[in-house]
Amino acid sequence: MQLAEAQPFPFSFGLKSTALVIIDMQRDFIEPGGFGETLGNDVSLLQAIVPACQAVLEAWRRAGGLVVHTREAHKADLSDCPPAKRNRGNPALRIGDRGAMGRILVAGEPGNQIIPGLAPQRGEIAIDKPGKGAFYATGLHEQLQHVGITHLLFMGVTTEVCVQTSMREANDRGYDCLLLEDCTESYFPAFKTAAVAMMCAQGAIVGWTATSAQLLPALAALPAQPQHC
Ligand code: C5J
Repeated sequence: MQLAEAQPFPFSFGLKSTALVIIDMQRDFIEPGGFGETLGNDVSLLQAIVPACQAVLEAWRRAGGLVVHTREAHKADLSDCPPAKRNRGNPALRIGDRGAMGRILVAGEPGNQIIPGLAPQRGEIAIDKPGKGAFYATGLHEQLQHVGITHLLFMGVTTEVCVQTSMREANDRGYDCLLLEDCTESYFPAFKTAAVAMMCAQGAIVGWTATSAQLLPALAALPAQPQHC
């Protein structure tokens, strides 16, 4: 497949060697009462991308592509949460504190679940990541290598934090990466604009960008594969 209109130049990829990586579409960031709101952010901005993410996920599943979901999540004893992360700033609640959706950013808590509309299905990879990047302390690189993945399509939140960090980590590990720009969002629109621009600047120094409208026709042309559920 080729996305001829991708920036800064056409992006070619094969379904079997590409994974769709969905970063941190968890209630903590998207619904009121979670980590995003405790930091003082307006979470409604992030809710706007959910329909576009659902359309891509549905088309990707239909084509039989590998899906990776991540959650920013810490162990209940916070042994994987450095004090430098927990104590920074002045949030209403800190990581591990109890909020409206359970303990903030702790694995297994209600707020830590991926939103129902994008919930992982059987056969998909779902990883808890203690850092901003999906490759730090997760074993994701080894899992992707094991199944021959060389290209990654990124969606999720937030653009300039966990999405950008993960895409940079992937780029350094040798993956060709593309960010679906209408399937990612920030609490700060200017940060999203800047992050999208800097990814594909300097001849795709981190990777490519494209829209879901450019990807979906390419996926629709593929034969549908049997679904797991
Ligand atoms: C943040 C994330 N923003 N998933 N996490 O702290 O981008």
